[in-house]
Amino acid sequence: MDNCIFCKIAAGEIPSKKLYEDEDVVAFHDINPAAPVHFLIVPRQHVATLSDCGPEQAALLGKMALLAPKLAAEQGCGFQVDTDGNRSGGFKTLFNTGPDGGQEVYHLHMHVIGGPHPWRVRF
Ligand code: DGP
Repeated sequence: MDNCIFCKIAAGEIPSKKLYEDEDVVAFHDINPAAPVHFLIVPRQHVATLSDCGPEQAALLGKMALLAPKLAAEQGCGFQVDTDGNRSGGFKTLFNTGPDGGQEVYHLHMHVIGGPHPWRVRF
């Protein structure tokens, strides 16, 4: 879509610090991180918001959700349970939707936010 910054990043027309890409999605570090780890998972297909998604986006949304823990682990904030059942690490996933949801860029994206606490809570 013309004039969409995330379409341009996905197409490589605007630089970004990419950590993953395939035929359906790209993931890149947020330009204004809210925590030590903060990246975005973005579909190549232009869909404005989560509210614009329908059944045809179900597989894409599933792919984005399954990618989050894998990439979070690669970025050092994966969720772990040790042999005694102690939990550590972990991350937050977030879709901002619409003005009241704090959405600034109208191309669907999942925030993945983590790193050792304390970190600034912006959401
Ligand atoms: P949201 O409020 O959910 O629409 O958040 C959009 C996020 O996108 C915000 O945290 C900042 C990030 N962002 C905006 N423009 C750029 C850009 O040009 N490059 C990168 N890497 N991130 C961007």
